[in-house]
Amino acid sequence: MATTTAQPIDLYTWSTPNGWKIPIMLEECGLPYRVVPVNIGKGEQMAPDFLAISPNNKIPAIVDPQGPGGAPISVFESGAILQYLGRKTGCLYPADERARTAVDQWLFWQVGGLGPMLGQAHHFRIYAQEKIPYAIDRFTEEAKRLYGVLDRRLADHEYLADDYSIADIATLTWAKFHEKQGIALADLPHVRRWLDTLLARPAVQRGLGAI
Ligand SMILES: N[C@@H](CCC(=O)N[C@@H](CS)C(=O)NCC(=O)O)C(=O)O
Repeated sequence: MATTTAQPIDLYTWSTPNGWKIPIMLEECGLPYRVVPVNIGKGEQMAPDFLAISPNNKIPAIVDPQGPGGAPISVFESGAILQYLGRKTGCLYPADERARTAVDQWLFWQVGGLGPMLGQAHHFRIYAQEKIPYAIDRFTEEAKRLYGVLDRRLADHEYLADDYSIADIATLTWAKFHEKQGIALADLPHVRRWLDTLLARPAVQRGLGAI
């Protein structure tokens, strides 16, 4: 009887919070992959070959040679990639509608709110050559508010949704860098507990080391 060997997924990524989400997911789900580094510091995200799979010129993106119907598929946007891999494997993305909706709302909270705001806080606090107090204050205050939302959720939930899921993966790679966003975890004990638990997972450590 013929056997199908899983072909590796090509992972286009770089060492950033969005970039680490996908190797963590691939490690958690035991999917074979190979990393194609896209050095965004050198502008490699603008290369025509990369734009063909990631038209918004951002990492991460994947090409799965064994997509739906057995044909290759490319996927960009970290949230869409996490959902795709979760549907493909049944791993960390429950099929039950109520449980899936719980995951989706926290995943969208991360990709639409937490990530962009923490990215701006990081940018204006650390990278911007001109230090603009209004921007630093605005995005640091918004970061504090969002971490408060996270801490309240985790006060009575072990994970963001019902169980460990793609929503936790999406959020942990940002929370790992809380200090650069102007956030101390001393007053956020539930975030601290959750983050320490996730960072201790071997698959998370392998994913963080993949790029
Ligand atoms: N919404 C996108 C954001 C991705 C994103 O911002 N990627 C950054 C690195 S963390 C990037 O590729 N920046 C390169 C650029 O803006 O040119 C996602 O979640 O995948």
